[in-house]
Amino acid sequence: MKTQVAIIGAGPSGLLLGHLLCQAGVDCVVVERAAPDYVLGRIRAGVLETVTTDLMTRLGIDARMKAEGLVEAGFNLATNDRLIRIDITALTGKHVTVYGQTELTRDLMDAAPGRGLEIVYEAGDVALHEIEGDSPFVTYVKDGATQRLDCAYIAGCDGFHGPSRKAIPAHAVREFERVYPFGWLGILADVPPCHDELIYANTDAGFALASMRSKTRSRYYIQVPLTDRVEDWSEDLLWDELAARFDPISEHGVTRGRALEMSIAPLRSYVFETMRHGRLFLAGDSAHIVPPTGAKGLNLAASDVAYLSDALVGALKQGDDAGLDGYQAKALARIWKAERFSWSLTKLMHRFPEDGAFEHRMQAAELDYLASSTAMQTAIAENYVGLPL
Ligand code: RFL
Ligand code: PHB
Repeated sequence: MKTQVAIIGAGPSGLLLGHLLCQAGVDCVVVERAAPDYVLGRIRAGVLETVTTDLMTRLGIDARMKAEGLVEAGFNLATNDRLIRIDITALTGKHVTVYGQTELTRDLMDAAPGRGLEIVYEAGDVALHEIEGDSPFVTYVKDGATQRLDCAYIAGCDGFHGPSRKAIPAHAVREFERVYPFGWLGILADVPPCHDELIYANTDAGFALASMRSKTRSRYYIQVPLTDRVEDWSEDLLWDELAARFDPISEHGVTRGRALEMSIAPLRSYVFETMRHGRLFLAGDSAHIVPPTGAKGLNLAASDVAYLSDALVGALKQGDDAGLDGYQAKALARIWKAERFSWSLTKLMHRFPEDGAFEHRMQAAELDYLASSTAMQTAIAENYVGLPL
């Protein structure tokens, strides 16, 4: 098989890139290891920047997102007993949209057949070849037979554990990493949210986040030690923790319900420099990870593919390689600022095991200052809604 761009991975970055290329008349094929249900079963992001929602609008795949997404004009940072509202619309003129990654992915998957976007699911042993030459290709096993996909370029959209990043030789790269000494235990349940807007809380018992997917579906997280396993937690115990942290500060209090999903995600900051090697380009989680505090991961994947799709269209339609040559510098400038924001919000809102009374007072002083400083609230708001492309 032959195509112009082979895209590895059908998560948000691979699907968005595939649709953007298809819309511009560039041939591409998406090769995904998992089955569609597995991809849809991962409960991840919930908050979309306008960079992401604008891409869905540009693609004309925004009807359900516009009908069901919740437009949020603000969010809250909290201590044990105080709520500090960040009025993002008053401070920036913008908003964020609460719409689950699962829903966005489903919309992109459902639109694929009608638009001629080919996605090969359940492709085993995906491997990249000849990325340094002029004729790269991808091989994979489908239904027991090895397939070869020849292409002009490969887009590595295969997340943190995929093969694309690993195909780049060690001498050509530099890695930057910070692993945090805790994870987030998340629960999804069909109960009304405890508050109309998100709350990120730094409590004496640790960090907690009250989020949502709709007016009837809540998503909560609490900070847990890395040694905890999800089996260590009963639903009742988790609801008790959430009620203790959010009942004193939320509008409606925590409503309990049966868990639709419970899982633990470790927290990490990671940047892989380079995002290009020969004819391979990385985008999304394959090149960088942010801790979920600040909700930047999916939104960074969207900005990467906005840059990359324009660059690939320039090269393949106009014969102009300038966009491809500038891709990594443009993408990394935005990535590092999102890394900084997610790292600083993680430091401000979590209890670190190595911290003592002094560090706790520093966090309290910063939150107290934030409560009274429009300048500081503006800086947080403009990062939260997303820096311009
Ligand atoms: P993904 O979503 O990991 O998709 C990669 C795809 O590649 C496939 N793949 C392979 N395909 C072929 N061959 C192989 N060998 C392959 N290996 C892997 C995988 O099966 C998969 O389908 O990466 P992508 O597309 O770059 O998207 C990134 C986002 O998923 C991620 O950044 C966000 O989920 C991060 N994130 C959040 N981001 C936000 O913007 N806002 C949020 O509110 C937010 N909350 C979160 C989050 C991530 C979380 N976890 C669990 C990591 C909350 C959590 C808890
Ligand atoms: C979520 O709803 O899953 C969510 C919201 C905000 C974050 C992270 C995750 O910062």
